[in-house]
Amino acid sequence: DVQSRPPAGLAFPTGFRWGTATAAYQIEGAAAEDGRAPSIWDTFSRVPGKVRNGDTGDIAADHYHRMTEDVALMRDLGVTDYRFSVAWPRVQPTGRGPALQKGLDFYRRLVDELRAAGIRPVATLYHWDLPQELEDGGGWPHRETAERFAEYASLVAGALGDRVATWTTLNEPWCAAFLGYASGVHAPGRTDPAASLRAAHHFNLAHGLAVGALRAALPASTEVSLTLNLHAVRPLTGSEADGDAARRVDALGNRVFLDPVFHGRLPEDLVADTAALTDWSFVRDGDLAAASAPVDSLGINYYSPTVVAAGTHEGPSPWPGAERHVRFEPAPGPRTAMDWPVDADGLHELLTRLRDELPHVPLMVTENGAAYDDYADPSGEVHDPERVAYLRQHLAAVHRALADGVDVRGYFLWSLLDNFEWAYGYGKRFGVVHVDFASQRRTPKDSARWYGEVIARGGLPQ
Ligand code: GBH
Repeated sequence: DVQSRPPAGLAFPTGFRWGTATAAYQIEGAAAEDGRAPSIWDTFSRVPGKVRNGDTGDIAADHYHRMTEDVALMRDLGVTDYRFSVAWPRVQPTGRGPALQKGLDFYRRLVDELRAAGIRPVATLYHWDLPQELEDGGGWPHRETAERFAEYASLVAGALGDRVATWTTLNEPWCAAFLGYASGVHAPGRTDPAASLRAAHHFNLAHGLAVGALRAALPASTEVSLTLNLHAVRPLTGSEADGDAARRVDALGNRVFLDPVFHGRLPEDLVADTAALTDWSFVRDGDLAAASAPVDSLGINYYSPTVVAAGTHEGPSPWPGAERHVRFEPAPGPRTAMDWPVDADGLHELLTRLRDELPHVPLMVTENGAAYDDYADPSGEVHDPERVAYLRQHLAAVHRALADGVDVRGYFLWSLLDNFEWAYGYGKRFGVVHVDFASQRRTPKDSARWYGEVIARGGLPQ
């Protein structure tokens, strides 16, 4: 707790990158404008029962038309960096062929506006919006999708390359592979555990091929990265059985990406644990070498820890092969509006683990934040005290990691704006800026003012 810290407060290193993050489908809207074709989320959100309240990203926060206003909000906040994603179906509507100039123009205007405001653009190439046509051809379980992704990466890099400080290939391939193809709670909504493992491999391959494409198109100084939602896994007890459950979840949640990308290998225990589902023969010679093309940093997204014990859980599960071995336990303590536990120690655990495992890889927290209901007082000010507390605790955990010698270069708050929260629709609000989705009026919340002060003083107050 920061209250017990020395009076000077917690200073962050000079040059620390203070950012906010968003994703294209969650904020842009303008789903059918300027030639954009449907992505798997346009399709999925129209399947009855998949997204709460039947919400879609058709309009979202209308960022496509309000981009300059949103950049001005960030300039007022004082962020040094902004992490956004490029919508593949806006730039290459069918996932193949030449780029659509109007789509590229939008992102070019965005990065120019950011740079004019003194904000570094951090671009993610894939935040879950696969062109529907590629899904119709087999989607991520199909190898060709990885090759298409690398082509798309080179189109975008060729157009924007020198204007963007950091390129991130994928956001959270765990969610895209296992929520998309195994549990089916995310687009495209398939429930095929074997296919989800193929998808995971093709994400690793797509990432590595895209790193090559980006390096070929970009100035040598450009940072190339990847964002994973790593799981801070904790066994419920010290028993051997609970330890084995934690090992399985670590393999399926973390090492399934970390090992191919950073070590050029598949985790042997993962291959053994999933033998009833697949023989992994879709991994071809050379794939792991391609997947492990060196990156300049690793982004991690962290929200809450994962507590596991030996047991069983019901499918369709995003943990293929673990259904008869692992039980998920609610972590103790307070919860956010998502019902996710609040536990900043999990972030410190992850950061120190990565320091030990990947000592030469600089880290960035590319997402952290919380959904809470906020309330407006009669003067119109929007208050969100729980979010301020959550952010304070998690920034203190990042500071603790820095003090422990972890090379953390930046922190990106999720999210700048209230937005389309995937399967939860507009019912869950992660923004530090409130969005009235009827009028599209933006109102910075208390948390925005608080974050602005943290940035201005370069750390947490005492
Ligand atoms: C991120 O995903 C996304 O990148 C972003 O688009 C999204 O809006 C944001 O976070 C908020 O959801 O059931 O308690 O064990 C987060 C992925 C994966 C985080 C599942 C929470 C389970 C928490 N999530 N995880 S719990």
